[in-house]
Amino acid sequence: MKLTKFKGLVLAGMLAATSMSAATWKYAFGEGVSDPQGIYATAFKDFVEENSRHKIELYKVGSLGEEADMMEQAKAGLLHFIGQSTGYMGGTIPQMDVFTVPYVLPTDTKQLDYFFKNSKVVNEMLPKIFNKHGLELLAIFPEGEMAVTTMEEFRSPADLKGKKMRVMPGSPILVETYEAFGASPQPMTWGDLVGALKTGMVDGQENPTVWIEAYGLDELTKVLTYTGHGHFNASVSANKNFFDGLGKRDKRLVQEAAKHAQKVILEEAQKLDAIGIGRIVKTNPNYKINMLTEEERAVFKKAAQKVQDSFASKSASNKKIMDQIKRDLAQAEKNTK
Ligand code: 6CS
Repeated sequence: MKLTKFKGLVLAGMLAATSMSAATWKYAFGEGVSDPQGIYATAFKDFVEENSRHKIELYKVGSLGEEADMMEQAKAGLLHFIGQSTGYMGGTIPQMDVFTVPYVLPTDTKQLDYFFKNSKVVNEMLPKIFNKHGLELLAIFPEGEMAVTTMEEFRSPADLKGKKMRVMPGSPILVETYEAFGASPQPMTWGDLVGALKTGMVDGQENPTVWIEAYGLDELTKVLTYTGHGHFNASVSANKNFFDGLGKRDKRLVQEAAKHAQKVILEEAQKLDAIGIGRIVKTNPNYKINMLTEEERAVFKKAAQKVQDSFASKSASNKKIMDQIKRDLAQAEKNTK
């Protein structure tokens, strides 16, 4: 046998052994263990640990710094996996802001389920964009319809005039959205929000009901309003160098674990809104819950058009993503009737 061929075989054997030997992978996410991102992360971890000798260490929100720190760590390869709300990502990966543009995503969970499973944007376009940022996209999933909680009722952008509304930091589109809705957007991290609501630094915020209930945001505000303008989503990705360096078997393990966890969370997502609002009604019966009418929503939708146009005008890539997401969503609507 020629020496080079022998060396090649030894190297291949070493790589296979590396990929088969037990490793410990670090996975940080932007929520608690019992929240949607924690449910996904736990399902992912269980799958990996049941089907290999690898271990996954989970780091919940706050344990490794703020969301921006986690993203830096994931890009630098200090973290192997990161789960993050899409609303935090627009500053780093501008195309991810497509999920925060108002009145693009439907409120119907069946349509969303179909969309996340079959969307070309999610499954073909964004993975390539993530690669350019040193990340391997594994999943995007919904956590519930955005509900707006405020100190006072509102029915129109005029009612929101001057109201300081907290938005997740890092997303230009979230700022533009609340400006278009007449308010004064205040980007701040989750860690600062509760204090800001308590001290009156902000007059309101938006989040899915499951989160509002879990963290008592209904106790800190007076009204919850369904405007129908958005859906809260989260993403999961791996550090690309780490992923690319995995052996074939481990790559498949990671992809299968992601598929399994996505199935778990999509089933859960169908129930999350009902769970969230059900608990709020039960534990806080005097809390006011408003659903804007179609006429009232029409005014917000009109204001939102400017934000949609702004997103699409930021780059040719944004425009392609916006055009395709509309096609993906039309398909989802047609196929879930
Ligand atoms: O409002 C936020 O910042 C947080 N909301 C949710 C639903 N998940 C994590 C995120 O940090």
